[in-house]
Amino acid sequence: MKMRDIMLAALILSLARHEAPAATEDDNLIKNGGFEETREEALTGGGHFLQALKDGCDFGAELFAPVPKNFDQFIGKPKCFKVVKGSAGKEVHSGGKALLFNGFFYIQDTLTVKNGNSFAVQYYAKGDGKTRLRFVVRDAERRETSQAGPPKPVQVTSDDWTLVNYTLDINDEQAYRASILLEAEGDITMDDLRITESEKKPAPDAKQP
Ligand SMILES: [Ca+2]
Repeated sequence: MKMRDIMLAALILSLARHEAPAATEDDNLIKNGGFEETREEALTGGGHFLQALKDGCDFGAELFAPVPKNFDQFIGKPKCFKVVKGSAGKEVHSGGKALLFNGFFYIQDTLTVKNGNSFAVQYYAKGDGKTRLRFVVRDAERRETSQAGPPKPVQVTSDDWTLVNYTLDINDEQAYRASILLEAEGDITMDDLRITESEKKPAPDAKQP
């Protein structure tokens, strides 16, 4: 290859690199993090969904309630669980929907994890209460072996959208899959959940320069 060709190839590569966006939605390991896609749950006939709510949200005379398409199951009896619709930057952070809840639930998305992995967790929240996202880490036999996440829920005190973000580390030799548990104490509205894998950290026993 001639020097001129090499220079040209390098230039094309560098241009291609500059055109690529720094981060894309595709980095997000969660599919429906904006809660825009929903499915219907029946509110009549002793349906399990309404039974699962402790006090019950006010669904009015509705026969069905929308829930996020990737909603999996409640843990315990949540006080509220409701898809809210509204304007971006006001009732919802972006798009046309967000999730108002007070309690604990799993989403269907699960992640493949290994000991030493790090994940960046990010979402927007507002309301009056505390919120947290944890990984429930399981081994290859699906047994829970550990949990990863902040030791305490994050306080949200404002009706303005607050960015909650932190790094979540997997410190578990048995780690194989992680379930994602969302938590709210108080009525919290959540939107734009993103989980991305962070760059690998050096092993703890790596020699320092
Ligand atoms: Ca949204």
